[in-house]
Amino acid sequence: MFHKILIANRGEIALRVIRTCRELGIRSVLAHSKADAHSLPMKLADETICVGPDAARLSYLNIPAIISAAAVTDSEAIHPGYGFLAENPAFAEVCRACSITFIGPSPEAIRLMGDKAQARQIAMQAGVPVVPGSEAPLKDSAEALETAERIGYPLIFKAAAGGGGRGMRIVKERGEVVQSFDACQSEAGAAFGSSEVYCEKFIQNARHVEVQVLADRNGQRLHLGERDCSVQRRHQKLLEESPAPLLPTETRDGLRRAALTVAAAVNYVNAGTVEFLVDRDGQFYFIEMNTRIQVEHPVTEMVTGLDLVREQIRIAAGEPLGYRQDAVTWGGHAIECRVNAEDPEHFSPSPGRITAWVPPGGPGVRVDSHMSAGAAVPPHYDSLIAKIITHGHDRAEALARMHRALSETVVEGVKTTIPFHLKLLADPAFLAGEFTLPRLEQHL
Ligand code: MV4
Repeated sequence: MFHKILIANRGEIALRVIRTCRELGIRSVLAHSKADAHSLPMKLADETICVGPDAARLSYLNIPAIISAAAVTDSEAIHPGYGFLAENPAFAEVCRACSITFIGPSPEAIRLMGDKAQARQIAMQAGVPVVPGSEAPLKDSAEALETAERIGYPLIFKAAAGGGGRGMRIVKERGEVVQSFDACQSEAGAAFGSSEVYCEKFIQNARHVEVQVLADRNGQRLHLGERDCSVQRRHQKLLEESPAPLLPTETRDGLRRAALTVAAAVNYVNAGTVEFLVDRDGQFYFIEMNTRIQVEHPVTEMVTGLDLVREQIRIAAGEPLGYRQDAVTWGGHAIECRVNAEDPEHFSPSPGRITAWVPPGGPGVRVDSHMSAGAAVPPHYDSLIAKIITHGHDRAEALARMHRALSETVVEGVKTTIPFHLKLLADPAFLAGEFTLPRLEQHL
């Protein structure tokens, strides 16, 4: 096992990793920017080291600075958290070249899954259902038109190097194909340095369901059930829950099996998430795989009782998982609400200083947050200030606890998404477990 881990991240996830390190008896080193020098994770880490100024490009994304920080602090491994360098194959390669363990999958698996068109081909070849669409990146607008006519409308063009909703174009009819394809290609080239674009039929009224997987270096692979993340706004998830409500048993079993098939197809090691769209008939389609710990991992922890960060660290250290699929059990229902420092109406950032902070507590409530009274919410990074996670015997109890927890939370000094969540918790479709991704009209 490692004696020291460098954390190349900030905010709640940095604190989350520090906490598990403490439980495992591993020293934590927090690599931080100047803007975060007075944050709560700074007080809880065993050591801290400044890796650059406020701008993420110069600090949390600064590979030489982070590698040097690991070297000078004698850290054997780096936990990248989510975002920043977590899915950067070049960073994982540099770690390998410097004999520092990257706590995550191999650079090869990150690179394969980072190419969403390739990921789609891998899933297809492994016999996992994908959305009807192109078999490979589209060569030109003539091929785009031919494919569009074959699969029908509406359809969606996606940048192979995009993912998570970036670099996508929805097309409603034949007349829009060529212009949308060309625009998607040039935007992708400018944004990601690769202009590869593929297309899929646009699935209406879909739910976003993802399966958590764990895999060790001995080739043992487990799934930890699924999460429903259908409540999104501008590709930002706002609420996640596990298990996914109202899923037919065959769909649930199929999703879990498919996720393990995809993980096996790329020799996946560490924690990962396989994302699917599920349509109204319970048909599911692979869309992408995330090769990192995700923001919403706590809902899986609450229903399985596992510590996913602990599992990530053990796997990276070469330990076997040490338990089998039938030892993973699920209890009750968990829901996570993301509390962002944002205007709840327009979702525009609301950075500033937190003047009052009273987190919720009581039965079945977990709060993952780096906030405290007087803490700054810097404008340079994402606006997540807390995750409120509730657990109950069933969905109704988890929902009642969430309503109670949100109502007792006090945040002053910045606007938050709590009013949005309280409205959502009164929405009949959401309460019935029937919430779906935004409809076509809402995208346009
Ligand atoms: C789709 C889709 C419908 N059909 N793919 C968005 C995030 C990324 N992981 C995949 N996403 C979607 N892929 C097919 N074939 C709907 C979404 C989607 C979405 C699309 C456009 C605008 C907003 C959206 C919000 C959630 C999901």
